[in-house]
Amino acid sequence: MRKLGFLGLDNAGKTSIITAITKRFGFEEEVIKMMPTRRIARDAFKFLGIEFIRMDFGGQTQYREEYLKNPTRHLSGIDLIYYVIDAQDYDRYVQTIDYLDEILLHLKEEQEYPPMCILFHKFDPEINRDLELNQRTLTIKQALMRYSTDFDIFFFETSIYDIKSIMDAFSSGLSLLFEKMEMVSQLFAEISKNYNSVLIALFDSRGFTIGEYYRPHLQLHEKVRIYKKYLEAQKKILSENRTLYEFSDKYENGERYSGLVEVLKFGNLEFYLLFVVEEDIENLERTVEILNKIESAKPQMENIIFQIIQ
Ligand SMILES: Nc1nc2c(ncn2[C@@H]2O[C@H](COP(=O)(O)OP(=O)(O)OP(=O)(O)O)[C@@H](O)[C@H]2O)c(=O)[nH]1
Ligand SMILES: [Mg+2]
Repeated sequence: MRKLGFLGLDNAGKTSIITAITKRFGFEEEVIKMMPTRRIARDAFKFLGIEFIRMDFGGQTQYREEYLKNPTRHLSGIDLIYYVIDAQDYDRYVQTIDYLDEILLHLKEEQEYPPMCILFHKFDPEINRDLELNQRTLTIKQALMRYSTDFDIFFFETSIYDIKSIMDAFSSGLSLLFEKMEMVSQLFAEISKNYNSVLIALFDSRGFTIGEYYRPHLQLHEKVRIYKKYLEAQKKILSENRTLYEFSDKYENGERYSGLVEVLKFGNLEFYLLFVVEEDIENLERTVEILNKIESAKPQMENIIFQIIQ
């Protein structure tokens, strides 16, 4: 069993993030009405055959004081920390760094060094290019680098209005706990050379990314569009009890792409393979051919997955 801790000040968005990860679609209303978390809310899930306990540490002052008064009881034994910062709340930057300081101080005393994913959250799509926001978060990142001698620190920008940003941050964190997981992305990069693919990704049934390859220069809005398409495909697969779903779509600029989502089963675990290629309008048969060829890469994929599953 592994423990994940979500920490940060009150109102940072921890519970919203967990809700978004759990639901992936249709969570917006629930998140707007969110109440502050009391003490620590726990839930469990399985990933790659391992049991995880997710701990959502309510961030209101009285709870923070309680954790820090008895840190061994509350903060020890966590395998991975997601520290959530409300990136829009400049007035509380100092406060949130102070809290993180105290948490890390305790961990150091205990000689525990879990990897840290620091989420600059509420980095909403309509403001994510804002100069002040970017400058201010950069300053914090620089300040936080002082911890990197002791801890492995990873930064992410997330928003519940960009579900992909949340799933990416969460999955990247999990991947730190599975040594061989990066082999999947490496394999996909290899495969993509042969097939001129736009994207190859493998997700578990809850949408956590096991491995992923994107063509370099693929634009963010194109990624987001493909990911939405993927979510729709997964919904269809579930509701219609299918194992394969093929689709064809175009970007805003009119260029077309084709893709497939295929369910792969390993024992009682289910995975979803997403494979996307550019459409060759002149020669649609060629597109179909490429999509068929991904089949031949499956044994290698299966081999790696068996190594990762513990
Ligand atoms: N703009 C924006 N608002 C968000 C985002 N995520 C969460 N919120 C809002 O932030 C508020 C607080 O979210 P919570 O998830 O309850 O915060 P929390 O960190 O769990 O707070 P505590 O439980 O008190 O520690 C809610 O009103 C959410 O709607 C986001 O990505 N962007
Ligand atoms: Mg909460």
